[in-house]
Amino acid sequence: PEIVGEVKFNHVTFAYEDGEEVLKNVNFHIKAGETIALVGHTGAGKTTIVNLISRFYDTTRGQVLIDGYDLKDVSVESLRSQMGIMTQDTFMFSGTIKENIRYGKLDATDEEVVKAAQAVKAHDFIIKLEKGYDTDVNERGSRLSVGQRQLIALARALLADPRILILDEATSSIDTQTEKKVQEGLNVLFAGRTSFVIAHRLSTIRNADRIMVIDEGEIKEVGNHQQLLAKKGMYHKLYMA
Ligand code: DGT
Ligand code: MG
Repeated sequence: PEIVGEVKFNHVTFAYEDGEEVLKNVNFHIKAGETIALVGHTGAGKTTIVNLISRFYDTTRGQVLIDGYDLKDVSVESLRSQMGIMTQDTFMFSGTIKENIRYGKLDATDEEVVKAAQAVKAHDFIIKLEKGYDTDVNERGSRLSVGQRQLIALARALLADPRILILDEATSSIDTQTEKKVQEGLNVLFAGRTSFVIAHRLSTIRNADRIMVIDEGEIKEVGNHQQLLAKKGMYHKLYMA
């Protein structure tokens, strides 16, 4: 079925193999099109939550529902074809920049590739490279920065146009100028699709419709940046320390 992108966790509990429960009775309801930031300490359970949405794992107890359908009844292929998943490992493949972007939609024309790059503000730096879109991303000497690699990955994700986007944001620090560019690209990418971002950058978190603070497998706080700051709880401690 075509996915709209409403996501619901209904009393979700999860344990890897026979280990202890790493998610404990997680409940939330995300409307189609919302941008959700997941924040929390290392080991809190953020990646585990998105692993259940993408069906890399299935719940131990409780349900994950997409558009009201129990995810266990949706085929993994059908689900993944409408889902964009970006992790540190998937930021870059080998080949040229053009090939890297086109990977999002294999039959894309050159014009579509350039349009996607322009939309996420990657085009300007690409055309300044000696070989432009034909630059080999892994070639010594092409020296793409972390931020530039991320922009290329954003263009690829935009071209794929998924209904649900999952982004496990890189922790690596990038300079403020590039961060601004990446954030602008992310705003374009998130618009009109349900987006889950495991966010480390304050700029991403601030822009989210809702932030979920995860701790020891539970949702401890939910709200936008202003609301959570005003609460002076865990979020306040994490980001105002
Ligand atoms: P991060 O990425 O370091 O900020 O941490 P999170 O919040 O993404 O944590 P997550 O969901 O990867 O891990 C939650 C707990 O589950 C933590 O105690 C480690 C454990 N865990 C994660 N992946 C696996 C796995 O593949 N197998 C087993 N047995 N345990 C895992
Ligand atoms: Mg993680």
